[in-house]
Amino acid sequence: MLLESYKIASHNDSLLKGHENKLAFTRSEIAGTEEIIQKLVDFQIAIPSWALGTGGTRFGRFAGGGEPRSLEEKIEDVGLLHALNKASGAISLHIPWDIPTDPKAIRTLAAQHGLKFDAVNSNTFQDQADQEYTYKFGSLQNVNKAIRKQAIDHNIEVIKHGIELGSDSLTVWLSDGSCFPGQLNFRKAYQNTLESLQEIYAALPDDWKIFVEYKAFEPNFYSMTVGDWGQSLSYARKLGDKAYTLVDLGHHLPNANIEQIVSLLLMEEKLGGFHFNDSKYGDDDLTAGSVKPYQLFLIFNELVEGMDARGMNHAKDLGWMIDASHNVKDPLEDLLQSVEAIMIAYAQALSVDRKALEDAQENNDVVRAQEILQNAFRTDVRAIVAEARLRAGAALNPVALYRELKVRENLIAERGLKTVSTGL
Ligand code: LRH
Ligand code: MN
Repeated sequence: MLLESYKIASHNDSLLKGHENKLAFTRSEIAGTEEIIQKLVDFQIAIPSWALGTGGTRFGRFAGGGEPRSLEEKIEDVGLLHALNKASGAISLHIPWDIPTDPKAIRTLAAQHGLKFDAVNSNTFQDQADQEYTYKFGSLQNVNKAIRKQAIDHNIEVIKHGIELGSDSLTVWLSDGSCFPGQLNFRKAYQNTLESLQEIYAALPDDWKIFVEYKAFEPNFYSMTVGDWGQSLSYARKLGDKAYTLVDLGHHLPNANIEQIVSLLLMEEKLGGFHFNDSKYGDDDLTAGSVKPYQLFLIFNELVEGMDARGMNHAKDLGWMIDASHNVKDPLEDLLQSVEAIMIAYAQALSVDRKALEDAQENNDVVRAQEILQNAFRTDVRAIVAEARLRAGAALNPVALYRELKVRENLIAERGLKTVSTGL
């Protein structure tokens, strides 16, 4: 569904007065508002192609209607999100859920919507109908060399799809592991996985990156062969300069200090990117910032501190991606909310008085340090996030405009109630 700019303009006109008042107040509260707004305009978050339909669990899936039936319709939906917030300028594909049959046409369609292709994702956690060997007991770790080769070949095929689309990175998430003590020789599983990743690494174009995504549990429930940041870092170091770790916020054991993990991986120059979402228990894939917004702020606080310490380009030097699954919300509204929450956390982190914080830390003034951080977290930055959208030609309130335009109703009218989108 194409969104005409005049509809955005009239929406913004109706909200402009209130917005300008809030922005004026926020300017009086935060130093360097102009620099922050420019950084927000440049900051783009990739949308997962597998999260444009209704997700489900083993207990059930309740379709919301109007879901994209093809890669083309997925690109249209991400294009609509990008038109509404001008902060979703990329789509991350998952192969084979989204095989681009005509890459040239797909690239053209994406470009028409102002979209690039972020990391491509391989899938050796499901068996495809035409597959010779099963991944029941793992893929790159598998005791059977032929099965490892099948998985390696798939990843190399995914790289080829990515090259045709102009992507420059591959995300490898392995469901490999074990469900019971004694089932797996950890040493051999690690070695098989490393050797397999080395064959995939060798197939990477010079300017590409490979992201090794770790996960503490599920679908294996005793061990995961890439189970935490340390194991992912271990593989990434052994693979080489093009290999990095990928932090999915939902892939940690309860109470893990993710912001400290992020700080360390940045220092190690092995942090590749993120899968943003939120969770209360496991890999719940909920809306970013919907359960632990302070944690999301603390993660961006470490990102700003660590990236500035290395002179990194905030917008370009890391992979910013969402990975979510929507069981009860409209997928597009949920994604708009996730992008908003990420932008708010980033803006709050940019508004931290770094000099004062460093001074407090150097003087062990714990109370002052906390006051400085919590002041930033408790400062309402929504007006400057909205101002960044306004300057980029997007909507002041994307979710409100999405509803005003009855987008879901139109998609259901166009696509039907029962359409199912490939993905989770
Ligand atoms: C695994 C994961 C991974 C994707 C999948 C869709 O939990 O986070 O990033 O491949 O979700
Ligand atoms: Mn993920």
